Amino acid sequence: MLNTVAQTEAPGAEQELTQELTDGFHLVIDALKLNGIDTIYGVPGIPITDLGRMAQAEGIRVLSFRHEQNAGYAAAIAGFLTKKPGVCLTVSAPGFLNGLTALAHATTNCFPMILVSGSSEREVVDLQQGDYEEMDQLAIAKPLCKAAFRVLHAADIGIGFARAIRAAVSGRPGGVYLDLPAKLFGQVMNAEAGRKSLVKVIDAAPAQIPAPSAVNRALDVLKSAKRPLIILGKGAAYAQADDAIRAFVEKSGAPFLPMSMAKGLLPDLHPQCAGAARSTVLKDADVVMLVGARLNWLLSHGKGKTWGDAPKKFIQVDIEPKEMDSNVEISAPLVGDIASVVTALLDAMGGNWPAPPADWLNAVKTKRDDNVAKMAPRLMNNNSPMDYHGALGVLRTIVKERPDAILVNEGANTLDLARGVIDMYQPRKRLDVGTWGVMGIGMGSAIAAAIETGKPVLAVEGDSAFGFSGMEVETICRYNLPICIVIFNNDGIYRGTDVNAVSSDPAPTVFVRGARYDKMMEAFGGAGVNATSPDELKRAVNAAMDSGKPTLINAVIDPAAGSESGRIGNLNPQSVLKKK
Ligand SMILES: Cc1ncc(C[n+]2csc(CCOP(=O)(O)OP(=O)(O)O)c2C)c(N)n1
Ligand SMILES: [Mg+2]
Repeated sequence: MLNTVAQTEAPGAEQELTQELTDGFHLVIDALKLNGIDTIYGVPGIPITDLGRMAQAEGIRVLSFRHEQNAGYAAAIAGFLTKKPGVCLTVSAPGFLNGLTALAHATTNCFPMILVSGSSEREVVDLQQGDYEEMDQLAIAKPLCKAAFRVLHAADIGIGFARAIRAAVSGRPGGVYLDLPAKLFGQVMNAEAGRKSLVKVIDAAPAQIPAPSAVNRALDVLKSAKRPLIILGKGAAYAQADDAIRAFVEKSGAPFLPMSMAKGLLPDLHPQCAGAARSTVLKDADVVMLVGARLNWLLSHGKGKTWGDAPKKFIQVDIEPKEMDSNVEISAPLVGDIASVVTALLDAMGGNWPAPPADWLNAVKTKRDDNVAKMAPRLMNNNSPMDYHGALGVLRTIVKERPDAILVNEGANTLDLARGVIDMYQPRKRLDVGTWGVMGIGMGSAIAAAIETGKPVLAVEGDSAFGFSGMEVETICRYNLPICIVIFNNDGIYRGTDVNAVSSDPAPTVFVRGARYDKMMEAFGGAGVNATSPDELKRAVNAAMDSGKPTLINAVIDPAAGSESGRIGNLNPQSVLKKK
């Protein structure tokens, strides 16, 4: 928006000049719009309240949350889903700090995100004179993100956003911090000069083509395999090179294992999917090709018991050269963006790529079929109170019937068991706790998924996990989003059965028995259902998904059903003294 004011030139000048003006508020909005950023997730307050109002008035979608951390998680997952930086807007110090966990999470998970925070007066902050919400935010953000910038002059807003956008999405994506001091917003400048100062970022994430020699080296290693395995990570899902990846995996003939958020890139029921034979393929493969997956703790660092004794060779596709050899030697590093690398691999494979040895494919298939058959009867039980398998069996069928719905998932048992049981059929439909296993991504992810894709969302939440972002049910009702939340309510963290032997305080892992989370949703006008059996759960979820109405289903799970830390109990340190 432009204003016209009469401005008197130098003292004594007779002539009044009329010029169009713009200011910091409008330049921020114009910079976002120019770069196709049409949604902001945040919490209002000094100094960014008017920025939110003005952005909304200019056609940007402004989603106002109850806590910045949830807005930040929404922005992070919006980045993953769209390949554009998700923007989170916060106030200074406490709002900034609340958003910072999500910024660090985005960086760790390689999701493009920009945390834009208002900040207090530099002159006062730097002299530590006790300004309103005083904090040196730039210095604090720096170690937690990929890049951090501060803009002091309205004329630099265009450059500031261009740098932030480029840093967030180019190379390995990540979180970026952009500090906008309060004074900046009101700064006025000539509108035409302001327009010219804006930057439209051209080719924000340039293709990074792999060296042909690296492509051939990788194919030589893959061809030499007797027991090849391809592991698809969430980097492969992020790349949106779905057809090329599928063509490559199918041409290779190798079994593939999807990491959690890569599930559905190829359907979990694809004949080459080795998801149900995970321990066998990790142990027995002789050549492992990682595509957008890192050899971090989630893959046991590529060594040790999980990976068996037989020698292995690794091929790794990643955009970040420093990822290579992070944990074990990489025989064939393939540095480049996944779309370019996979396309180059397909070209170089030619028309008659040999199938992997049949005994390997049969061994994987037998193991997979055995495990699926073992699991099947457990998923069909109709116990009340429910156990995890009975409840998940129902959700598994619902997702099969509604493959374009987005599944959000967090918890411990609720996460680990849902990941194994619920098959995914399409890319980027499973959103979860990511690399850190962070509780609290639930409602932010569900909201962003609904907003960015327009698809229905099913959020499967442990009762503890849900609590981290539960107040956002109001946000869900306020924007009337098609989100169905199912809370696996087992009265606590991992289980609801712990007892405190020495006082009347509850044990640290247990919650109020028989809590009714469904009432929370009703408080804000959404639908609440209490489901005590798989049949009830099925009816309630189907009704919610059909209606598109915000719904929360309190699924009553046997408090004794879970195990400590779900599938990763082995990571708990043990006290020898405890057992004395
Ligand atoms: C931010 C954060 N705080 C704490 C934890 C530790 N933690 C891991 S799982 C979990 C909750 C598990 O309980 P619930 O969500 O109810 O799932 P359940 O195992 O009971 O199904 C917690 C608190 C974490 N991962 N992230
Ligand atoms: Mg629980």
